[in-house]
Amino acid sequence: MMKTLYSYLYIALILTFVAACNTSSKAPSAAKEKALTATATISGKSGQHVQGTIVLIQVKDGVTLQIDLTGLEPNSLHGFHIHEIGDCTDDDAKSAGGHFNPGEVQHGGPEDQHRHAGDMGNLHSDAKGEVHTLVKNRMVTLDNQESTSVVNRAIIIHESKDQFDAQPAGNAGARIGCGVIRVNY
Ligand SMILES: [Cu+2]
Ligand SMILES: [Zn+2]
Repeated sequence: MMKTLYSYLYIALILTFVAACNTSSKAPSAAKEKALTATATISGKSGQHVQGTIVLIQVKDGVTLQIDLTGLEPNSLHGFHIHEIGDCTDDDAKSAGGHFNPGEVQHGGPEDQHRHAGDMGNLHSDAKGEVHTLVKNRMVTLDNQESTSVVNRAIIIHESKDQFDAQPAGNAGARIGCGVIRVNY
């Protein structure tokens, strides 16, 4: 009887140590590594039914966007940009203003040296009309102290393909999806 009690106490003691070690080693590093992220919840505009989520993650050399959308036309290209104003209230999303362009340069494609900071090229929908992809934008940040911050701006999905050479905004057609970029706390 006594022997069993001792072995229980012994096990309890070990478990306490293990728990203590875990919390002391994990807690500080978890707090330090917590990435700065934001989310834009996309909803349909201009009578379309696009919806989904774009999670923005601050990385060393820009922002990575994790894009998950449904309700697009299958197998099609859709220009998408960060627009200046975080306001998706208009039915045609015109309330979001023009492309985010802190550098005051011409519109372009994602690989162009000179482009609007908000220009990110085209999204390619699959056979189900969905997009699940990662895109990196090296010209923006989630740091609200910087002039290139995209916090509280809008992401717009367009009806058609962005033709990078077409000025002033790629001629990508109607704004069919819109979401405001909100920081996750
Ligand atoms: Cu746009
Ligand atoms: Zn542009």
